[in-house]
Amino acid sequence: MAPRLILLGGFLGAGKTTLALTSAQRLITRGFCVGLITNDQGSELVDTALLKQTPIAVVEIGGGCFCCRYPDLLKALDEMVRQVSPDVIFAEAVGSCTDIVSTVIRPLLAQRSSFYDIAPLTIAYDPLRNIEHFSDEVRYVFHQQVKEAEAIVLTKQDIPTAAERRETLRAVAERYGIDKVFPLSSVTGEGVNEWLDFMLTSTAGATKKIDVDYTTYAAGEAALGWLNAVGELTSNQEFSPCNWATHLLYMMDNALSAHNAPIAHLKIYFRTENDESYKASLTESGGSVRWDLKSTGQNASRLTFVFNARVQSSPVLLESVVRHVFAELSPFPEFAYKFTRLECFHPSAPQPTHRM
Ligand SMILES: Nc1nc2c(ncn2[C@@H]2O[C@H](COP(=O)(O)OP(=O)(O)OP(=O)(O)O)[C@@H](O)[C@H]2O)c(=O)[nH]1
Ligand SMILES: [Mg+2]
Repeated sequence: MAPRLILLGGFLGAGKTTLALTSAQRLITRGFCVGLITNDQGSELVDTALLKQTPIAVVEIGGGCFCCRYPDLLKALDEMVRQVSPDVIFAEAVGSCTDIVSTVIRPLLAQRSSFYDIAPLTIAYDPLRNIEHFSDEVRYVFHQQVKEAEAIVLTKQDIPTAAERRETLRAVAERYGIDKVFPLSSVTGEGVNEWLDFMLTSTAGATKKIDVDYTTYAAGEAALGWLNAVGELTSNQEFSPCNWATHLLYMMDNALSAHNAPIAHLKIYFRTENDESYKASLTESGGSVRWDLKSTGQNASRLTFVFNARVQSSPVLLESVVRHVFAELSPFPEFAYKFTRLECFHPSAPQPTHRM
């Protein structure tokens, strides 16, 4: 039987990776074989590092979104099928990407409909995200993403009250004119099976045509600064790696806020010399750090890290804030750190391989 392909889109930090992982784990307990595809404008992803902690097969497509790297997506899908013969593949699009129906789903239906059973396009929508901090162009991308949804998942439903949940459900269904809205929490698991069952039994209609103004879309992507870094940190005495990472994210939040640079997502994955792994995220300026992976929290004197920042900022400002905070938080001679790779850029204008 052809593997089922579940494409997940939606804004940065909306909860796509967490949902894909929770869902994959549930499907595995139901006896399914699952594969995951991650995607980014650059390389060195926290998401990939996090997912690789699991026994699930993961393939990363870097250097551009699925629509601009469509041949790489086909290659990744084929490779995944060859390697593990999955029953279900989750493919997470970059959080600044839209127009997925025209540039990915319709081409797949035209060229690969006998290879993959394509589920309706799901867009993750974080009802706690305040997009008012972002520029008009970034907000345009956010709304275009939701407009093309064939199903919307309202994420993080463990946080709002029951009344807030009901109101968001009503408002989102009404604003975007869609009845397939699934409120869920990937943390408590509530609502995940309802969405998954729909994904396993429904097929992408791909009938929605949304008008996308590629100039505004490109301006929205270009308003974002993107930084991916990999490095190592050592200290001449043991320290709490969780405290270090928490301070790192909060200090960046303060510094970026001082420059009116709203955070879309800051995330860090690290591994200590004790082979313990951790991952934390901050998805909103002034928000709270959330741990998605936390081993014992024991002190360490050495760690390797992957750090990703997506912020409405120039790359120059973003890189300078990141370098400054690392230096301030990890002063010599007590600490020594180095970036073994660091890239910082604006995503370039989207140029999809196909648009149908
Ligand atoms: N409380 C709560 N937090 C959640 C839930 N789902 C995701 N999060 C948190 O939201 C943060 C971002 O989640 P991700 O899954 O990384 O979001 P994403 O959409 O993959 O982000 P990008 O890949 O950067 O676009 C993480 O810290 C998650 O723990 C949820 O259901 N409840
Ligand atoms: Mg993700």
